[in-house]
Amino acid sequence: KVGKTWWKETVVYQIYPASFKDSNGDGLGDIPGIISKIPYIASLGVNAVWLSPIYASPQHDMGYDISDYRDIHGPYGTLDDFQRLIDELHKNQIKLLMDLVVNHTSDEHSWFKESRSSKQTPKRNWYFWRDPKYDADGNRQEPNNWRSIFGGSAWHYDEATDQYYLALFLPSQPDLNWSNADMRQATYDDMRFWLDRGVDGFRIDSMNLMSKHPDLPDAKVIRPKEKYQDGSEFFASGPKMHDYIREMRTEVFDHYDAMTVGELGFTKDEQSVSEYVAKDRHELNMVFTGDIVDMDFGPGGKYERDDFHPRKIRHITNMWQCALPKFDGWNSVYLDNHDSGRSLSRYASDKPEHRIASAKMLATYLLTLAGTPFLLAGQEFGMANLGKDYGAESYIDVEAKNAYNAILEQRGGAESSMGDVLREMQLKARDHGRLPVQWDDSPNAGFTTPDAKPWMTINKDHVEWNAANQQDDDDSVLSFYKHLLQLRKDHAGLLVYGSYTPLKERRPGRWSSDQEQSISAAKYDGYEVLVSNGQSEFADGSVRLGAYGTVVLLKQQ
Ligand code: ISL
Repeated sequence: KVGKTWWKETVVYQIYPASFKDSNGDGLGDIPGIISKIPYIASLGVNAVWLSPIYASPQHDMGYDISDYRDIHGPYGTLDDFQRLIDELHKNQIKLLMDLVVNHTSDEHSWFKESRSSKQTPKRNWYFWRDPKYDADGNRQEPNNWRSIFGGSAWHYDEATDQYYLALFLPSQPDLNWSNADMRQATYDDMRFWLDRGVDGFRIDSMNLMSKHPDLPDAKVIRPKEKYQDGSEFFASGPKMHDYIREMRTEVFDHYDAMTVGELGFTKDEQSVSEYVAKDRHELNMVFTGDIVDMDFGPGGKYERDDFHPRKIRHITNMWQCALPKFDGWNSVYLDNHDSGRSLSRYASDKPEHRIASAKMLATYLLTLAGTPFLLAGQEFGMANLGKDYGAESYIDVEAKNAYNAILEQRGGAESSMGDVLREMQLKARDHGRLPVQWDDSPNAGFTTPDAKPWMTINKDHVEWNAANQQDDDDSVLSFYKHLLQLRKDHAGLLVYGSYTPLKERRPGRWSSDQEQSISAAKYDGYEVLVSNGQSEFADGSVRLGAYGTVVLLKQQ
């Protein structure tokens, strides 16, 4: 019943260019480095690569701040290198998705430079400029009380024209004003530039932030002690959002066989999400909802404690797996990306005694659900977070640093009071998802030359955990991933196009993944084991699962 297309049968491998493979010993990954690893990527059995941004950028947010949409960041290579990358991937039947970051640009983009230059320039309105407000004492105030996603006000004062501009992420990432038709057309031209070079689609960054409430109203004051508040009610999934997507489709995507996956922060309810992906709406092929990466956030935010419980994964999974097919929509499935800690350390266990089983359990989850799976480079051989012996100084990403400093300030500057925050960083900071890929056990892990200075910490566990030493081991995590990727192809009718029905949730009480479980039911008579991670036994119609055990049973025909 489900219509077949290539992007449904695809498994996407996410490459974070700075951290994948350095070809020239400058300590930073680059495009020639990626090209040199194409045989490895092809050997996994994935059919697409999603490349995090490689465009020209001052790198205040690792390339999510673009200063020229039609050029490559110098240290990553040239446009020729990029063309070689596309061609080599295509020769190996691997598609290439780029990261399309068009909710905002860098403040070094020529559009913004022109926009900020005067109130009269035609590009003024390509961004959000507003007059200051003044309080009773005549002090200048921001136009509204929105908090930036990276902390502080979302508004920044520009003396030249005595107005503020809006930036929902860093001050150097001003938001584009999508209500401006000229700006939209210029962006569509930039998209065509890449599609014409053979790019197969886009992961669209912060997609649902592109339409804001036209009045930019003040956010409700939820945390009275704080000056700036969460304005997402007014800046996520705004009233014109779907008009923009439909226009983008008719102007751009429909002219290519391009795959689209939109990143939806903040939008999590079934009805709103379905409006992006329901088949009859002709908008996006699929979306990422944030609830999988947010599920262990505390009430006050990411770096606050939450009692993570596996029940949450079950709930979120059951919800989306059941919801989208009702609208003929297609799911994306992921556990890891460059914005979070590694799922292995966060939701399962990287303890030596559990690490292999945990990684294989998560692999089974990722590759047997309905939808297009996305895996982050390194996940396929069980890369983990930085361990507890790495202190706060090892974390260099702006998100964790800003959050850490803001909490430190609230606590009066006492470093000794920050242990709880550091623990959350050890689980969730974006740095973990950006660790250089551990190719082998040599100094610098084969990511860069042994005497180079890598741009970020290389996890010392690479001595044991690396791609090379799993390559020829049939029981390794890497071999398990390859096996599952092959199974998806062999059983596409079931594993790609099958439908999902949750079994009755039998244990509402508390349980934890390192306890043994047994599920006995006559109804599993006549089944056989299709996949097991070595922590399961199946006999006489009943299953026993050891710690982090997983099993896939196939009904005998
Ligand atoms: O605030 C969120 C939703 O609760 C975030 O998940 C938000 O959607 C996310 O931070 C957006 O991330 C993307 O855009 C950022 C960039 O720093 C991230 O790396 C990128 O994935 C700004 O471009």
